Amino acid sequence: MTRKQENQFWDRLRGVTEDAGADPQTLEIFDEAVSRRRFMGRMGVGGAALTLFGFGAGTDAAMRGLFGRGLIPAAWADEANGLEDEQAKSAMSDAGKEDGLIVHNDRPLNVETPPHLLEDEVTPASRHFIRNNDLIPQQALDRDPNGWSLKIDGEVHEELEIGLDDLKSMDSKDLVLHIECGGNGRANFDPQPRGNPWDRGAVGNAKWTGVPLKDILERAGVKDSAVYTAHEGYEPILGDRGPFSRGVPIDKAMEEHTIVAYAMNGEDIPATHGFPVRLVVPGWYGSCSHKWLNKITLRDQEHDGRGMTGYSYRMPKYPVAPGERPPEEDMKVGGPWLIKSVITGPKKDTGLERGETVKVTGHAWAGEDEVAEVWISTDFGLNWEKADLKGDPVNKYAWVHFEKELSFENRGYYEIWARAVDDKGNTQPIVQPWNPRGYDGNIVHKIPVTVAA
Ligand SMILES: Nc1nc2c(c(=O)[nH]1)N[C@H]1C(S)=C(S)[C@@H](COP(=O)(O)O)O[C@H]1N2
Ligand SMILES: [Mo]
Repeated sequence: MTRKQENQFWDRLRGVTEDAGADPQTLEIFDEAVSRRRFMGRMGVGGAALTLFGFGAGTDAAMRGLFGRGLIPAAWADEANGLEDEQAKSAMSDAGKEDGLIVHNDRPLNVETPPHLLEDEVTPASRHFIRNNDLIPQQALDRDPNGWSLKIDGEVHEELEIGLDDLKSMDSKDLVLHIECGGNGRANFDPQPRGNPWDRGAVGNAKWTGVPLKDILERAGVKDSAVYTAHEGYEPILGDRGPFSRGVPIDKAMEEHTIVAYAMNGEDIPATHGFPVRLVVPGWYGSCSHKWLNKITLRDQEHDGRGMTGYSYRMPKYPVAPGERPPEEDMKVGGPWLIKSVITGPKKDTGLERGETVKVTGHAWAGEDEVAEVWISTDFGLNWEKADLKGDPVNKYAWVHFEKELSFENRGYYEIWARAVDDKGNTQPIVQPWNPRGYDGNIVHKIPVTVAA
């Protein structure tokens, strides 16, 4: 590991620690320990997790004290027997999570799917990424729906409270919808912004069953003054801060694919994905798809919950230089996703024979727009060939699947690149434009392969 990578590692760790709600004193101790470690020189993070801070034996206890609330960074957790947090462990088994997922952090639990495990057309719960800002409610882990209800208030004619049976008796829809974290792709930013270093796999395309939010809001009667939603859930908060709470403009809330979901792939929603009920707001940052949902307030102004103020899930109003932090008033709420694609096969670093046929497979999606084309390059973008799209998406906001057969005549190192184009002509960049927190990451996906002599 180079000095630069190591510095990035510490910056990321600090971001994750701060995101997990560490108090200022903990952060101060962290900063001191890191500067001391930087001063002591490099040891390489790989073999050094147990002596991370140069404290030697007993560091485990010291670290656990340091991260008072039990935050365990991934590099640490990996070396100290994998997932340690009991809640994270039970959440992973409750959702039937497969081996091979990438755990960034276990408290809060943040788990990414590597591209080759995104191969399914409809993502099973066992492979769907997890993004939690706080803890998972115990009631969800107990799969206990008793006492759950959804309240609707604010700019409505009549406040509503809907129980689970009532919700399930309303007309429902089955929709295949992608949910993608606003920070998916952050690992491809340089310099590396703070936060989870999602590479490609903070995205999933499950089948959700639920009631259009529109039908529920219309039951309450939407006042003309309603311009924005505010979402609340019932999870315990990490640290000393307000609840995580996003909202969306009223038009997006009333769009027919925005649903209040009570089933994922035909079964109860797993604890970590929002049991018993979550919002699914497809095509927008995943933060809008509120889990453990129990209240929606209609507001007469843009909502200002944690998760949409300051730099959090916000984008600069104009392009900024890499590393530049524009003033807060120059930031605006992020939301609709850009055009993207992922290559699910072959797996990176696959070895091929000369002349061997290899099938490139993957998916594309386009936020509010439609996927029009997917192009493949094997020579670093000099030439592009069209991939075959396997029909239209099953419904709007579902993935479009592509494939393309390739073979390589000559030996050597290649990268298979995929670049989707939407119906407005937007495409994916080759170089990742930068923003302070690493949102909207959508550079072309690049899979290295080698062809033997
Ligand atoms: N209540 C609540 N809802 C939440 C979150 C959260 O921390 N708390 N995280 C959001 C974010 S940032 C994302 S990307 C998606 C992730 O959904 P998943 O964990 O089911 O994949 O949930 C969203 N809903
Ligand atoms: Mo997210």
